[in-house]
Amino acid sequence: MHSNYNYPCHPLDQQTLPGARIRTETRALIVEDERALRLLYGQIQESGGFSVVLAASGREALEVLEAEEGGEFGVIVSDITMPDMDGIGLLRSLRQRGWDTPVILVTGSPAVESAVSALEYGAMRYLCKPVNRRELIDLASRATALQRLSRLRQQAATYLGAEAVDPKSLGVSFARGLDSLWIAYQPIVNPIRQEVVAFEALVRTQEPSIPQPGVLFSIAERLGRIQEVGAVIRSRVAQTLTEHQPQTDIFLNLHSLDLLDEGLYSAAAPLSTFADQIILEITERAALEQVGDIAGRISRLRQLGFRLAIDDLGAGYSGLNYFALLSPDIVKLDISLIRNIHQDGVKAKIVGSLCTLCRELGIGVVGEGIEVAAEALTASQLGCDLLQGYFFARPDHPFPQVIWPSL
Ligand code: G
Ligand code: MN
Repeated sequence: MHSNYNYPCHPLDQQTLPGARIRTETRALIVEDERALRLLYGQIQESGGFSVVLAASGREALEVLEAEEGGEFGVIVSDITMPDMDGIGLLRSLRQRGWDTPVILVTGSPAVESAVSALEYGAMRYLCKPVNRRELIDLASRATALQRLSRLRQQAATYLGAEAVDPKSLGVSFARGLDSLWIAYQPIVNPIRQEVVAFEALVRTQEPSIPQPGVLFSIAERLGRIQEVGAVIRSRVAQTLTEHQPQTDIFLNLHSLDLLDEGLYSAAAPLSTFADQIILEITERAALEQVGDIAGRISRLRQLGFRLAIDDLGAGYSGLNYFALLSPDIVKLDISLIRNIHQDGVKAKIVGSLCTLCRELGIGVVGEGIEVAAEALTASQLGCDLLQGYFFARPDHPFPQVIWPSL
């Protein structure tokens, strides 16, 4: 019986995107311990237009894949019952490594248990022997087309600057990101006294699939693991403060979900020891309404000795109640308000008024994202007490120095 599927090996992958490396050949990995069957499946080579690699056990298949770091196979067809790593074991090992190649499992003795495991680890299909050759070819072609589609989607997303991580390997990217996480520090300066008064701690990772910290946070959000990231960042900062004992303040960004983490409020937490040196930044972009009892939480943080800053002021939509709720010690003006401030009269007026208002309220003002001397000069003249940006120093390993420019 022929299946209804008719997915020819489409030349999808000839539509290459800039920078993309795509093979045009379609490869199938056949994993089967019985020689006769291996040869039968091998026939998809001729009639299905595949280039076939054979393996006699799950272990052997894994060796082939490992040698190629996951390999570029369009499909894996694997027997379930085999000595030396069965089909389910192979499937599990693939997924644990973050490899998402479509897998068709074949079995002579179907059982609920193996069918459930197949589902759990995302097998594409569970076939019973004897296998219809035509059906296998159709399925394998369909798997391959889907695999290419998924790769192209990824390449398109990467090209467009969107998230570069395949959803199926989010967990792997996240784990690697967390493992290779490090904290960069960027000076915050008093430009008039030419003093570094603080550093902002900024998270970085060495994981190639996480090119910017924003990607780490969006993966963590999807995996429900934001608070884990926050806890790691805080303990790293505490470790650096213990080792280097800087005499400056430290600005630290909080995610709004960090406010729900009880660990943040514990006097025994590593960072709490340094509370009076730390200014917690809460971005104006965050929707604090989702966080219950925000006033109570802010007061607990103050009791521990932390100060608070509103970050990215000017970039969000928050109203005055944000000020009332947080009663910040410091506000940080968003980069968009600073950019070209020396050439933009409206921005200059807004920033000037903000600085005057903040001064009356006893709130310090940091101008963020200063890139050129003219921005530094204008922001300072308008009343920004403190400045931060590439013009003074880029974020780097603890602790970057400022070579003082003349304004
Ligand atoms: O949202 P928040 O203000 O915490 O973001 C700080 C980010 O801005 C960091 O990732 C930092 O690397 C970046 N940054 C710091 N200084 C400058 C600058 O002068 N120009 C630009 N474009 N980015 C900056
Ligand atoms: Mn910040």
